[in-house]
Amino acid sequence: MARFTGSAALVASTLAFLVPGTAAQDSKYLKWDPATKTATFELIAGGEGGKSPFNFNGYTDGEADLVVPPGVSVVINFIQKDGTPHSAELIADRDPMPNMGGEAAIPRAYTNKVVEGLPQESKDVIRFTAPDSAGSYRIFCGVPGHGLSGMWIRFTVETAAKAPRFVTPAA
Ligand SMILES: [Cu+2]
Repeated sequence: MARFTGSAALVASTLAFLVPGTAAQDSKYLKWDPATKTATFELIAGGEGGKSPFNFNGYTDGEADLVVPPGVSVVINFIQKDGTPHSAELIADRDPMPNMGGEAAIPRAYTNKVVEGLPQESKDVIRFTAPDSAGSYRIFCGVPGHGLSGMWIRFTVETAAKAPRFVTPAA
């Protein structure tokens, strides 16, 4: 009986590596610290790939989704790699999409110079607390016309999520 219990414990510890939330830590853009409940995400404006440089991490038009549990700390390290100025702001997941940045949907969830945009090679850090309830948002470039031309991805607060994950079309 003791041996059986030991095997069950071994199986349980092996399965711990296979739960879906664990896979998020494999993302090159996303880190999760369970102790502080902090999701740290590298957001690249004008990344490689995508239909145009007006993308985040190579994704446009909501094709990628940063999913986080409710109430966690979110740190977004914004890096601007494109020659055209860009910014980032969390807005509501609602159409019609605004032409330019305005008030963020989540307090403090925006870069400096949301409408003017930050120049190439600049960096900014966005720090905010994810809402306590489930919700859909967009990470949107606030420079006039950029969001409408496709420069946005999704941000989702998912009640059932135990850890953050970055969902992409390839995944
Ligand atoms: Cu932009």
